[in-house]
Amino acid sequence: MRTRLITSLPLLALAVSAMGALSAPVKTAGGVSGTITFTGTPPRMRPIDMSKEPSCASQHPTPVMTETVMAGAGNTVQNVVVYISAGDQAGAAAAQPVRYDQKGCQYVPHVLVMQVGQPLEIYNNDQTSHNIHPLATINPEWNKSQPPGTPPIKATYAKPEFITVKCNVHPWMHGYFAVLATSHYAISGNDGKFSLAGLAPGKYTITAWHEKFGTQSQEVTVSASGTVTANFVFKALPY
Ligand SMILES: [Cu+2]
Repeated sequence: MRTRLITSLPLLALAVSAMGALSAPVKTAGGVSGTITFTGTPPRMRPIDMSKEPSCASQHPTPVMTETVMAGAGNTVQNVVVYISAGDQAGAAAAQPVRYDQKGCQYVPHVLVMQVGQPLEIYNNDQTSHNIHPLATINPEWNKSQPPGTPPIKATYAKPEFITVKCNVHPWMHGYFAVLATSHYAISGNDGKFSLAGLAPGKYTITAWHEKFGTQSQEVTVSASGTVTANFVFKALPY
């Protein structure tokens, strides 16, 4: 175990630096970029027991871990939705559907971002039935069964909302829909980095949402070119 850890470290460093290069700010347009970190001790992620669903358990050679807080090196945190919450110009919703997969009795991605009115398509890739149940409180709440091999479930949400998603068959399945009024959003990678590009000059409120750490906002002023830095530091409470 120790040997594996040591030999995988250089690879990890390479992967992290490559991700950083990919998310480098675009020089020709205004934008906001930053890093999401936390202070304190994060909750420990736990292995999920899928033995009640052998068709899913057999897809995972090693136990799947819960994804509530996916911390990276240097207390960075993944799956933070960063978006413009005030100051954005109104625009039409993207026509391109967003895709949510049920695969190996997990939701992929764990957090799915979509715009208000954007088509959502939910796929069952498994050999078992799921019953997806997004626990909306602002938008209408529904749940739908989806046996193996059936077409995708199609839906849209009319109002902005962060919606917890669960499966009524498999209690460990857990995810989120982030329904946003803006087309300017990003989701942090494991290096905690995000980048919002192509912003017109002006003042904006940038909000960062995390399923466990909550929400933070800050004001930024974007110039005609160049990227403003906006870092967010969450506090992990004792669990
Ligand atoms: Cu399920």
